[in-house]
Amino acid sequence: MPRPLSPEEADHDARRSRQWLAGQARCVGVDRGDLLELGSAMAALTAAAAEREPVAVAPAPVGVDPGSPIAKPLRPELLRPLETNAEMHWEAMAGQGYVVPNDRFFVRNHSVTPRLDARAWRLRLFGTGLRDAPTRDAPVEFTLDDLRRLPAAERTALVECAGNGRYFFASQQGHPTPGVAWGLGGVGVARWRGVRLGTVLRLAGLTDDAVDVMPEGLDPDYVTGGVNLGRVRRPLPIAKALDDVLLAYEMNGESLPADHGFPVRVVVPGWIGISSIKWVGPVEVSATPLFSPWNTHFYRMFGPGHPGEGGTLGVQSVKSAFELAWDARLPAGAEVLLRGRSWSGAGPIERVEVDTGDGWRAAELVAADRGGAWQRWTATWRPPAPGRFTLRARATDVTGASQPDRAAPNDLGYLFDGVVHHPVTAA
Ligand SMILES: Nc1nc2c(c(=O)[nH]1)N[C@H]1C(S)=C(S)[C@@H](COP(=O)(O)O)O[C@H]1N2
Ligand SMILES: [Mo]
Repeated sequence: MPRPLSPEEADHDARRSRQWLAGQARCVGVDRGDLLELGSAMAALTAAAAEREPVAVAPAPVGVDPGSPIAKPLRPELLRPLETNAEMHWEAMAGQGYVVPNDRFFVRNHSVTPRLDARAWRLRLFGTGLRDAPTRDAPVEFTLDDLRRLPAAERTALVECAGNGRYFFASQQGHPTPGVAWGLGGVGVARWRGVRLGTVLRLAGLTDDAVDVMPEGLDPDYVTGGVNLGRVRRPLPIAKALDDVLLAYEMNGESLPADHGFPVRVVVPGWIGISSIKWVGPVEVSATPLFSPWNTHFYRMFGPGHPGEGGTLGVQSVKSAFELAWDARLPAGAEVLLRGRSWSGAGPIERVEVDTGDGWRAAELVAADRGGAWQRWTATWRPPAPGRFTLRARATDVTGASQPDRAAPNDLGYLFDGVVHHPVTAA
């Protein structure tokens, strides 16, 4: 299923940042002074290159290790804990199908996974972009059963954290940045089922004046650098909200797991992971532009070569991963079938090359995946002798975007796209 090649995210972001700087918009719950203060705190942390983020405290979810911010078991062969998050081990995808099974799908939590009661849960729409401008305290409500009664829509979509690959800025380029040190496992593809956000917006009384839609999570407030930034939230332009965005209640044929947003999450195909708000509750629909720290302060490109207020962070970059353990052991002298996957936010993957030590050559693409959210590929290799080797893979998408040897740095370590050096040992 080809995705539209649209610069919509970058456009929206650029327009909103101009309006934000011009003071033409509200940043609900946080004022600009707080964010500027947070800015200096963040700059200090960047210099230290080691961020320790205070975690908002929430009551321990029922039946879950109270010390764990994640509800599902973190089986060590599937997932690696990273602060309040967990990244997928790529070897856990070896021999798997197109989608990532729920037990190994990465988790990105700003605080902790909340345990919500589906019967008490409501989707609450409010704001000046709806008929009669319902307020936050008297919103238009939908129960989970209401949503399930609406026409269902299904979509296979990739969700990736904008910080995926951040670790390699430090390990390969000697330029550490604050933030979660993701390897390549902050990405996954799942089959999401739910109702189109557009269907619900129209039922709630969407008007022609609406410009932005901002879903808000029901997890605890995000507190960082001594500032409470409130609930995790990020605005979407109305055009995207009406296009292919889902309110998902199922993931790979199961009801949405707690860690992935039970009972309902937003899925925004093609956009960075933060747009896909989990545990969605309130949804503001506004006739004026909306802002949050997640589109003014975080998820922007800062540093040399970027504007002072931060450059636009558009679609995800091109990446490739081998379905192999880090430092995997392979049989010396025997032919092995290397497997991997490549993906890009700008469009489907067109070409993949691998280098096992003697130059770049074409990998074989899995035909069934052409045009999809990610592309599986294979390449054969006979490790010539016992010893250490470096495997590399690089992909090119339909727009011609490819993976450079070195990713362009930015202060918060987003959008790593460099070729990753994957070490293996032949024995
Ligand atoms: N409410 C809420 N939604 C959220 C987040 C969060 O912490 N709280 N994290 C976001 C980020 S940064 C990412 S990358 C994706 C990750 O989705 P996953 O945990 O299902 O893999 O969820 C997004 N939605
Ligand atoms: Mo993310």
